[in-house]
Amino acid sequence: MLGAPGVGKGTQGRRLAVAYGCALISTGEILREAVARGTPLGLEARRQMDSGRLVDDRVMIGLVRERTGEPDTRDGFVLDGFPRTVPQAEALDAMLAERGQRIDAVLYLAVSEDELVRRLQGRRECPVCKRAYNPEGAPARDGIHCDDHPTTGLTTRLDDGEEAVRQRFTEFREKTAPLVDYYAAAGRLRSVNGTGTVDGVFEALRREAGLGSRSPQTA
Ligand code: G5P
Ligand code: MG
Repeated sequence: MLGAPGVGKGTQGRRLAVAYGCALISTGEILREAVARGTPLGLEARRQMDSGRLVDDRVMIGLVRERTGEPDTRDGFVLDGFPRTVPQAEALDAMLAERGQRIDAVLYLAVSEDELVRRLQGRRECPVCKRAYNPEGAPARDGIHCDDHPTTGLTTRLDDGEEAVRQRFTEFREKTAPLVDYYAAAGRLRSVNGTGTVDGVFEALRREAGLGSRSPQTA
């Protein structure tokens, strides 16, 4: 999943992983968990994340190499938030080639920046399952608790403050947007308009995913 902050990588990536019965690997989630647990990775990543800057390529490549080697990835995986730089994309190609694997599709979601800012301002997350909600397009049933964890109150993300959001957009434009050309040149890019309802965007992604003989389980 490729796209700017707030475009729906996590929301849609999670649905694709469920539908195709494969693992979801969200590098942002892995880092936030490491920060919450105070692990060496978390201590190293915290300052960059809170200020909206990308974490070092070396750290991220090592993390993804390890995670993609775990048994639950055997039948494939959805990557949310990786790669984010050209060196990360090159490292991913190399590590998959070593294992005889390849990327089926790079799903690029595009949404206007005004809409993204509104989404990030309104985003609330379940601290248990990390599902994202939004009063405008993806409201929780009662507005304050997770639908799937009815006693758990929704929280905001530290890096959704105004200054960190501005920095995240700058990082996206400078370091991640070049991946659109990188994957288009390799013929692997599938662009999808990310504006609309969560269900509508999901259907468009499924159509574009071109996942060959894989059969979706549920939608
Ligand atoms: P993250 O965690 O990868 P970002 O900034 O790339 O953070 P973010 O904010 O997690 O991306 P998202 O996952 O694209 O956004 O969007 P989302 O949470 O699913 O949805 C956003 C809002 O829109 C929600 O309120 C949701 O309900 C709503 N929404 C979603 N889909 C739809 C839709 O289809 N329609 C409508 N109407 N609404 C929708 O990375 C965080 C930090 O970790 C580090 C960096 O420091 C980064 O800043 N990091 C890395 N650093 C270096 N390299 C990497 N590879 C790194 N990965 C993470
Ligand atoms: Mg996300």
